[in-house]
Amino acid sequence: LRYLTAGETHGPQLTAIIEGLPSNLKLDFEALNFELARRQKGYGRGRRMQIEKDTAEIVGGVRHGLTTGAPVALVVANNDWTHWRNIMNIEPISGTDEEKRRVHRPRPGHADLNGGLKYNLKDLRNVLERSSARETAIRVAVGAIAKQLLGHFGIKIAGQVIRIGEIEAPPHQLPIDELISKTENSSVRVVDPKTEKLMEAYIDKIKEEGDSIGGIVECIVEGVPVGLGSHVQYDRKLDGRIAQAVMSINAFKGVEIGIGFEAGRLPGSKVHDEILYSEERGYHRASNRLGGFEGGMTNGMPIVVRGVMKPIPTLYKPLQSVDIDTKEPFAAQVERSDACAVPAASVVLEHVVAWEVAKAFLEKFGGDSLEEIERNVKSYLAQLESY
Ligand code: EPS
Repeated sequence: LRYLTAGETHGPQLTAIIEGLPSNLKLDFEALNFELARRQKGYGRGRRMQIEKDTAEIVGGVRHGLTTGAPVALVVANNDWTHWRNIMNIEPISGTDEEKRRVHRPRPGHADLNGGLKYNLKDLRNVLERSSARETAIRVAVGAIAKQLLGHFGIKIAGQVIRIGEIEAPPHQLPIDELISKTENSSVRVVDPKTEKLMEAYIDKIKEEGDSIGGIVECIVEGVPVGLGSHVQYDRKLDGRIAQAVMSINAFKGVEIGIGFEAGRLPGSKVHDEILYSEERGYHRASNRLGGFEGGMTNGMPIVVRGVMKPIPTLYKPLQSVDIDTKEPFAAQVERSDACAVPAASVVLEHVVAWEVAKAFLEKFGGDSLEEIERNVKSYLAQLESY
């Protein structure tokens, strides 16, 4: 299972091709678009989200609602493109730098300067258009299909916001369905209404100060069988692959599995999860501090992944930078930005994790049709039961 994406934030569309999906998977188009709408929400988003109303169009690999086994091609259109038709024209255009909206002032914290130097581009727009977090829209569309595949096998995925700046959500032990419905009704994707209000007020304050704020998001995957991923090779360790995927989300600076960095502070007796056995549940763990992984393999406990997102570097408050034409310093001023995109990042996290789990799932149970995968899963579960 693999995919690639293409497209710029102010170009006509974002595109993805997914290769390796089995045939006969029934796709729920409404559920797919619901995921895209979830990513657009969240307290602290900027004006761009009022322009876009993301929906995914499937332009290959699906017929009469079912996958055919051929590559699935997806398109998410950018409504904002109508304002950028000339600036983003594929054909050469004449006009001043201003008319072309040429960018020669790199924004600190963005890909602008590194990308300009690396690709030898004197118009930094050619970097920022692709490095924009707009690309997460198509990654969510891709992950939504992975989520539907996993859902068919009873695997559920939830996301929640753990922290926005100085405000932390209190811990809870809610069942996954309740977690999904409570966070869905929250403007900042937390379960506790008091925390929601505190976070909203905090984001307001940050916005007023012309600043931006990051946070921590968490994803939980329940119903995963034992043995996805493998201990035998570095690039088959599923926790490692999830970590890479999380770090590839725009603005993410760290990732933890289970208690994560806490494991460096606690003695072994307080870190490891004791093994239990019962007729009803088979082998399981007394706790889940290791977040569903031992030896790079799933252990049957829920997967728990956290990621930290830095504040968006596009600030109303000026940051110091250097003009690439004049080499003179200037203070970067900005017109439009999201003060906080942490709730949206929680939705993105769910989808990139879903993708990695689905990929490992197909590696383990791979078949060309959904029915073949079902047979493989069934026979493996019987093996586990009789072990
Ligand atoms: C982004 C900048 C903003 C965000 C954008 C990500 O866009 P614009 O430059 O058009 O104001 O709104 O996010 C999205 C468009 C999206 O769909 O999430 C950036 O620089 O990363």
